[in-house]
Amino acid sequence: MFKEIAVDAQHDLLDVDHLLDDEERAIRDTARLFAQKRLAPHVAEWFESGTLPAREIAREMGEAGLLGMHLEGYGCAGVSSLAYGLASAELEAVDSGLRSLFSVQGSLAMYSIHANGSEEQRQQWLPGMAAGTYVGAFGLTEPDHGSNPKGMRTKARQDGSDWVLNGSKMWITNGSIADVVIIWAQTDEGVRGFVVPTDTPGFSARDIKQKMSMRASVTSELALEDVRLPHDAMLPGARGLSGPLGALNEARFGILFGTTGAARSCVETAIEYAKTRVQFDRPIAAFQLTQQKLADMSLEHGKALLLAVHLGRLKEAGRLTHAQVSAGKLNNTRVALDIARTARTVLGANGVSGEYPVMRHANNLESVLTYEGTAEIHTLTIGRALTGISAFE
Ligand code: TGC
Ligand code: FAD
Repeated sequence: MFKEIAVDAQHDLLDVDHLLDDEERAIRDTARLFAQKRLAPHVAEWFESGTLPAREIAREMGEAGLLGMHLEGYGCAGVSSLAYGLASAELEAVDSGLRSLFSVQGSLAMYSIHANGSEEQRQQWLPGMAAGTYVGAFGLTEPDHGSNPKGMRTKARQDGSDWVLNGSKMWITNGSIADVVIIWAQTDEGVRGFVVPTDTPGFSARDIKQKMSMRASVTSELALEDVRLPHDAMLPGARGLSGPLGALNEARFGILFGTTGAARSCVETAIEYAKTRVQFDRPIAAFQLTQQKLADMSLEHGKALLLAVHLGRLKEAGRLTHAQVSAGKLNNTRVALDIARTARTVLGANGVSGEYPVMRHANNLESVLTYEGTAEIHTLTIGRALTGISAFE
């Protein structure tokens, strides 16, 4: 039997809840109910088997109003950035892979079409993506270009009025189950984005196996061989790297909230376990060394959540900078990973068991530390903002 947290439990040492308004709490609670009732009971099995009924879950996320929830119109809920962040945390409290499904759909694929697509592209794709009947993916990373997408080799060339795409993409979440992928490619006028239906001849996807992390998530390698698209497949509003990086900014914002969910799940699990596990005739929670771990984890989780709420308020005020998003993603992912590792020690040998969520969170958070910009890239982005000197050039 898998040990899951009660739906109404939420660890909140610093009473960050007090900083939220009623609507934000209501959206968070709806997302929590969905995550805990629909996803939590199955996630350990999905992780262990390395399979996820992703299309079914996408449809249910759509019905719950979660997909593209921070976007306006086209069937999207249009909630605040902060409410979107809180929902992200609830999904990641279950598993980072499930939050990835939600992030890639809403903040990478849908956002790209919403922000940079033509009206026809928006009408064609967004309502179905919001409903979860269409699944989206985002193809930026390539086998030889991860942190430095500027060097990407995937090419789009014009042939009459058509575009013809050739290249490959690597580590693409939702890749093999997607109906549509936003593919970023070099053109004569720099990097441009293309809306690629996955049934286009020449497009193929193969899942990446042997993942030790994000096992409850589909991750694929994409091949594009003479993929022919009509001229209006290009996203008209995205020119250069600011197109994909703008979408990444949205998704990174979701992650800086999401990781607080994984951290919370680990803190709650460690506290519950420490109160009931008896050694030397006392619950291990009675030992000062255990209490220190619980206090440190709880405090770090609270500080990460405060940072997330603060950045959410800055975003709503239109003041949030890229460097601040980097600071939040860097800090909160690092904190969540530290918490997961400490929580694992509190659980002793049970800490490595899939019956408890902590090792699963720790393994997932290793991916979160790397994707959407590695810890090093975000450190250097902050360094660039502080000094005015780019370490990338
Ligand atoms: P740089 O010269 O700095 O910028 C090029 C253009 O982009 C603009 N820009 C940004 N826009 C929005 N948000 C940001 N954070 C931005 N950073 C830069 C910039 O203003 C400029 O615009 P313009 O109009 O002047 O052209 O570019 P650079 O080549 O020096 O690169 C900077 C660097 C290294 C920070 C960037 O390449 C980077 O972030 N690399 C990391 C790549 C990355 O994060 N890949 C993620 C792939 S997707 C993914 O991992 C999904 S995981 C699944 C899930 O989400 O759950
Ligand atoms: P590299 O760029 O090769 O980096 C290797 C190491 O070198 C890292 O530690 C890095 O920080 C360091 N490094 C690189 N450059 C510098 C520098 N200038 N200074 C200091 N250190 C540096 N991508 C997508 O496009 N779409 C997706 O949906 C997607 N989903 C993913 C899902 C999972 C589970 C994973 C693991 C990855 C996913 N990615 C996706 C890819 C992810 O964005 C990349 O892995 C990430 O950007 C890093 O690229 P890389 O793995 O090639 O590492």
